[in-house]
Amino acid sequence: MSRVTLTQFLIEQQRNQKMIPADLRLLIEVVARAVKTISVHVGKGAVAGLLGNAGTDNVQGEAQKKLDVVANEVLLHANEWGGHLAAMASEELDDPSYIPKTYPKGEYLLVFDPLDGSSNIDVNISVGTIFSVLRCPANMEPTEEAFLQTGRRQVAAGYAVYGPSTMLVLTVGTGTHGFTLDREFGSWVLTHGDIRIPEDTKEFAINASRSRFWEPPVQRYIAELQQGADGPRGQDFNMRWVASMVADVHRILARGGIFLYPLDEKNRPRGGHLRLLYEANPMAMVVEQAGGAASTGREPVLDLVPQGLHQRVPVILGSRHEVERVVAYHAE
Ligand code: AFP
Repeated sequence: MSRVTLTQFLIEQQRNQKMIPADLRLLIEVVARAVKTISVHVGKGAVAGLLGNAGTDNVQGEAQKKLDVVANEVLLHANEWGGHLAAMASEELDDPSYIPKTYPKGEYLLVFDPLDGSSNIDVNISVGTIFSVLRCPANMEPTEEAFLQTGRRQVAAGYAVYGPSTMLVLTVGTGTHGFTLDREFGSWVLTHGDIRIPEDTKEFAINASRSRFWEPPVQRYIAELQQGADGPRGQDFNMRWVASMVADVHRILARGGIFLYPLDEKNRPRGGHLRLLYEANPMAMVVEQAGGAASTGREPVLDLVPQGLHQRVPVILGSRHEVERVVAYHAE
């Protein structure tokens, strides 16, 4: 059986589709290699002594897990010497990470959440890595300001999910494609070409323990889903919540669904829960490229103009018709 690897897929995008330049292809391959290394660390878990807290806090004031630190280091070191990057920004770092003077610089900016869903590490549940690639604006130093571009300007985005198998889901603006890691051969194999999210769904994902803080449009939407066949929707819905955004989004790409981390009374002072640059934008591009939708409830995520590297926003994404319904409830 002939298998299309990530390298072949990217060369095809570069050569025939003229969608990506060679240095962007290289950048994505380096990220994919780093993700393989992270997958090995995640897979070893307790055997390598990698469970538990690192004893440090990140810029968000959250306790860092040992694997957060390891995954961050792997991505930084893998990407700093290739010559394709101007700078990197990580959810785990206060400021952008600049390319050491000893290495050549390129035109791209790499943004990542090295280990998303890290509260799941110690209980052996799926976690992931999320990444986004921007171009550094011409004549601009790669300081924080250079990263503050709308999600529409992303030239590539994706995530890896470390589950029963490790998968890399990627978009370069020509649809969303999934690659599975063949552990014996060490290669990424295209297993899920041109993923399409069903427009309708019977599944929703939300942290319902926060329901008393939700705004009225979200209260109404979820109440209608919970009323099921006896309510205005006239059908039953099922609920899922992994608490790893990568795993929840991956399920939605595979079989549809809606994911909500909305604005609520508790997270309002911070603007929401999920990080715009590290989580919301890359996932919104992946979802839109798969035919789904991503909104804050008030505007498309990808249209937001970032105000800071670590800005948080509300996120509602997944099956198009359900996201549109939640947006309509907000408009009312
Ligand atoms: P961590 O990476 O800090 O564990 O956060 C995970 C996350 O940002 C996202 O992946 C989940 O969807 C969400 O937070 C889970 O939030 P709850 O703790 O409210 O379930």
